[in-house]
Amino acid sequence: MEQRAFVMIKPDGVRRGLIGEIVRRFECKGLRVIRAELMQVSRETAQIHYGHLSAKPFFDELVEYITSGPVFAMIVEGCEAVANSRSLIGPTNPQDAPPGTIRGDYGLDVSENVIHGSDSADNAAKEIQLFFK
Ligand code: DAT
Ligand code: MG
Repeated sequence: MEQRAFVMIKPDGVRRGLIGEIVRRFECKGLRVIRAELMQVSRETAQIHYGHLSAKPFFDELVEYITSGPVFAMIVEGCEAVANSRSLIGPTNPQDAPPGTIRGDYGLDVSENVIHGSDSADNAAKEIQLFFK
């Protein structure tokens, strides 16, 4: 099923010059990047985006991190774009992410895990609206 996902290279990925490498992986997989923008995330947007984690002890650190520098936000389109993006990205904690996944190859710690991808079609639509309104 054709679908859209929201994907965001986080500030550590941008700082380390990984935009090209990560975009290449999505393109090689067969997903199309139909919109992309280097942007600074506001604290307000960060708090909405991570609202489901607001009770977690790491929430403030998460907001600091995602607002610490520009992110590279993308809309990715194609067959089962949500599930296929998540499989390219790998598990949340880079320590559990196998080599070959983006987090497995480029991340070390859950607090800086390089990239975000929508976890459902509903959340993809909300995130696209939030970041590209
Ligand atoms: P995912 O990004 O794989 O969808 P999530 O939505 O559960 O994972 O969490 C969002 C982000 O919050 C995640 O990418 C990194 C951060 N995070 C999650 N669990 C954490 C933890 N135990 N300690 C620090 N940061 C964490
Ligand atoms: Mg998530």
